[in-house]
Amino acid sequence: MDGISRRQFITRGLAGAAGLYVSGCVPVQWQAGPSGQIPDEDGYRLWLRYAPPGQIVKEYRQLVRQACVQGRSPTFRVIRDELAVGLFSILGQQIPISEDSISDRSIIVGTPGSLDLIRRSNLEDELRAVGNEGFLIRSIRLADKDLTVIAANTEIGVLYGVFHLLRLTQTGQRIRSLDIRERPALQLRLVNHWDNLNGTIERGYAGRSLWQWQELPEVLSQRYVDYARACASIGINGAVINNVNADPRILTPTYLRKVAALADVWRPYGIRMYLSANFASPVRIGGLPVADPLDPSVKDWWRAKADEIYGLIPDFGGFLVKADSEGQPGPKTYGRSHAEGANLLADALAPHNGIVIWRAFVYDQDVDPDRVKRAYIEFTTLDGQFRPNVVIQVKNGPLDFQPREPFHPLFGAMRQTSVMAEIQATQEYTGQAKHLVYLGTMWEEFLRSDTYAKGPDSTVAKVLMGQVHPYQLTGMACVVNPGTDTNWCGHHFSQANWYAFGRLAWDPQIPAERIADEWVRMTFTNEGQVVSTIRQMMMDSHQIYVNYTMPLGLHHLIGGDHYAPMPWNDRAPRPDWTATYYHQASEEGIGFDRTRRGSGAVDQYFPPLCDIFDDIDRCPEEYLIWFHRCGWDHRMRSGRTLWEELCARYRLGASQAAQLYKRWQGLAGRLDQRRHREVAERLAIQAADAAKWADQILEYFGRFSNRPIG
Ligand code: GCW
Repeated sequence: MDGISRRQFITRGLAGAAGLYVSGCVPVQWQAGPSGQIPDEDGYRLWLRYAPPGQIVKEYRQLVRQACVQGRSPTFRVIRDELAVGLFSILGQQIPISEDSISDRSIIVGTPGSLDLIRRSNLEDELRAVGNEGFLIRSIRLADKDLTVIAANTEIGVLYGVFHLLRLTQTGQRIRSLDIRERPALQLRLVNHWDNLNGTIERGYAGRSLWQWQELPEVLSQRYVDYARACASIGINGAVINNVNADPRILTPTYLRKVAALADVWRPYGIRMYLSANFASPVRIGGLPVADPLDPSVKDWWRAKADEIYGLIPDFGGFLVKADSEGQPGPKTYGRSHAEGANLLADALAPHNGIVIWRAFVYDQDVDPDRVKRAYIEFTTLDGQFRPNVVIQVKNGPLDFQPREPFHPLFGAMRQTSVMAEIQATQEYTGQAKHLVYLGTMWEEFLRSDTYAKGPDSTVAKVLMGQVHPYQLTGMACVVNPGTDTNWCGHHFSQANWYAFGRLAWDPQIPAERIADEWVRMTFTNEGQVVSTIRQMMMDSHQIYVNYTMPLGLHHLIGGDHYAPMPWNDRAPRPDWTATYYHQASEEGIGFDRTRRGSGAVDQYFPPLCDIFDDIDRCPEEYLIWFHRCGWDHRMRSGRTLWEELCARYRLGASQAAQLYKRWQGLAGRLDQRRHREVAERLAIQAADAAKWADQILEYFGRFSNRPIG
């Protein structure tokens, strides 16, 4: 870590354009060395390497001779830095950035307020349509000059536009006659860090927490800037920096000062600060006897705390709360509802325009015997009781980030309360930082799922965008994976999940394949055949993982650290933390009966989905054992019995994992050696572990099925 003092930081980090200093994208030598070897990379630059994309660079050089960025605010300084470094690196030549002169073949960057030309260029009507964070990129001819205009209503919109143009050039796309209009589909595009104050990360697989609490607020690591650049480059506009299992000390003055220093670094990048709040904070750090949401002294405490926070961080986003879940305190202690708990905080934040993000990840046993039903029951009964500045954050599936789950039935079910989605890039249950599992496809499947909340085509994406029910707040959050590892995410390919989240939060309808394509081009190479090989590996990877771990709707076949197979796991502090609770394998068959004859979870979905899921003949086979308890000889669509199908899927998954390794080996020499080797090492682990998954699961279930293992 490059620790520098606050003063140095301000001179080096923010105003470093003159010296082209933006750590992580200091221009590098892209050409192969004399031996023809591609220079090694360590992955630190993520998708912001700004490598020349090939022949098309010649065309770029013709089109881009200069850039004009007016405005001296911190965000404009960031814009200037990023453009200078990005263009220099991609084009291989210095591009002068002026503040006033507009010459032929310039990139013109600004807002109507910052640049006269933008005021005069008749873009104002169109600008109105892109809102506060959107932008236009337009190739125009004006006064005999060919110009590329990046215009937005706000500086942050301009920054997003600049990153967009840099993405186009990094991925080798034409920029000759651009007519782009973008605006984010969701308001809240937030990363959630499950980072603890002692530097560890819950479910983190890439080193320790990025936040150096012991050095803050005096010392500001350059890594905070590079983190913000990465987030802003994909449109992320907020970060919850501490674990939802929240240490109450984060709200003490000492920590708030540290948090404020981080918020100052991120402000120019449009990243707002949010904190996870412990519901018992008034007791734990405030010295009050209770944290009862209806108690006047508790209300006063939160109000004063909000005032204190906003005194330090004027654009503070709000609180994320995990309450009454997995031992976390909450309003239930005082016989109050989730709505009463959330509203307490919402009222304290409202005068400052802050919001409360209240998690729906609750599963109290007294609500229902089937864990996956509980959140729906608790929250639908409270619909309409939450303040407008509360949004409920719901995991993509009703259990817990399993390799494959049906979408959570709360999507579409809350009519009067804003709902946002929570997805997880950290791969807690999907191979952690050891397996190559691109989650873009899984999230695409989730976002395209039809809830039928208001008839067909009420997809989850539309619910999130507020198009099914008119939500005050829209958004998506992702439990993200960066830590202090040099390459941020442990596995080079885990970076793709952070990237894919940002792109999907910007536009939940971008195809996962396009996102993978962009990412490969920016992260590895623009060489066509290599791109298509890697992209296809990514596109296949999630289904491969499902095949060798939990196919056909199996779930939670793990224990311990959620990595290895543990289908025999039948002892845990609570039954719904075991594996046997879910698979219920016996000599008769396997699966959790969630039909109307069983737990009835199917009826939490709108028709016709509830009927489809309920009907063993119509239920999609990928969810079969999720919803149905099936005999081992149940006939599958393939003509095989369920047992034969399970054997086939596990074997297929294991061989596909071995193939992933081989496919990657075929790229030797066409990527830098270092990253190629590091990925290969992990693919070897993945192949070995996939074989173990298949063997151990089939051996274990074979004890019940009493049929030969195929
Ligand atoms: O999946 C579980 C994780 C916990 C996590 C919890 C949650 C932060 O195993 O580590 O706690 O979900 O989402 O609250």
